[in-house]
Amino acid sequence: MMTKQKNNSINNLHKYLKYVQNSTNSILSQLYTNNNKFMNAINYSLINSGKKYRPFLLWASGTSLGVNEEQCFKVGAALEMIHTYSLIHDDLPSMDNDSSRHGKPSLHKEYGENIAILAGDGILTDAFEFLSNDNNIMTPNISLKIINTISSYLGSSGMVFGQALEMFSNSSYKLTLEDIRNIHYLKTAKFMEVAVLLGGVLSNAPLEIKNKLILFGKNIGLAFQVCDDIEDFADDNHKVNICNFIPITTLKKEIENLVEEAVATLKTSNNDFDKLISFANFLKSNIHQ
Ligand code: GRG
Repeated sequence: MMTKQKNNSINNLHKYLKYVQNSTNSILSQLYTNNNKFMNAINYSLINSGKKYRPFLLWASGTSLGVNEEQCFKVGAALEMIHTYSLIHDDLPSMDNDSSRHGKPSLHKEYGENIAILAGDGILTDAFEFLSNDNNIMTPNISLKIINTISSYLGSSGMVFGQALEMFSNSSYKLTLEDIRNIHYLKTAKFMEVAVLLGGVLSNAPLEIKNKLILFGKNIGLAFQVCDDIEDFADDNHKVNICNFIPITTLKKEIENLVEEAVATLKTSNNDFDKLISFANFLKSNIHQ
């Protein structure tokens, strides 16, 4: 049974999530204002859709460490652009071949495969322009560190590599459990890790704090992907899914352990990371529904 205190913190979390979603959508909609077919395609996937969890994680981490919100929202919006490109490309026929996303046709179904590829390429590239532009609210040194950190987590030895490993699964090579664990880490957990870590980079936090943020991000990222696999398994058990290897009851216990470890990591810090802790507990609460 959920305690009243936990219920309150999850209610507050929903308010915070709404606040970050609105702030992020407002920044993103100012970036893509031209009224042409390509901008419409970008807006279709980027704005007013998606839960904006990564901008939330960055904001929660950064504001707990004294970073001003404007900076958190700017970097969070760039993360959302990169996240959205990954979803658009993941949905393509040559990747996961998904015909819907966010309760509507996926971008290639609505605008064609060529435009979907280009929209993904465009917003990925724009994210780095946005992070490095002249009217920057961050010092050049911090901007450079942010860009370097994001690229090292999400490029060809991070998120993109995770996706490539998944693509190696075919009729002659079946992924092992170890492969799947690795894919979960690279494809999903690294993104959560970097979102949480960037609050530490923006605040120039000591290494000890950054390491705690990294460990927290990794554990909630792994828990998030296992939750996602459990949810997907009900719809389609043919895709790459950890539920084909481990019983769901065992996986639910694993999610609880990952969240507990994540929370314990931040509780040993002198900073007040309550918003991140509420997010972790919210992930755990989903498995009991
Ligand atoms: C570079 C093509 C390419 C892919 C990278 C991130 C990724 C790999 C693929 C996206 C598909 C996927 C199932 C990723 C696993 C992580 C995950 C569950 C993403 C969805 O995140 P949410 O639920 O997304 O936060 P919303 O829709 O809310 O934005």
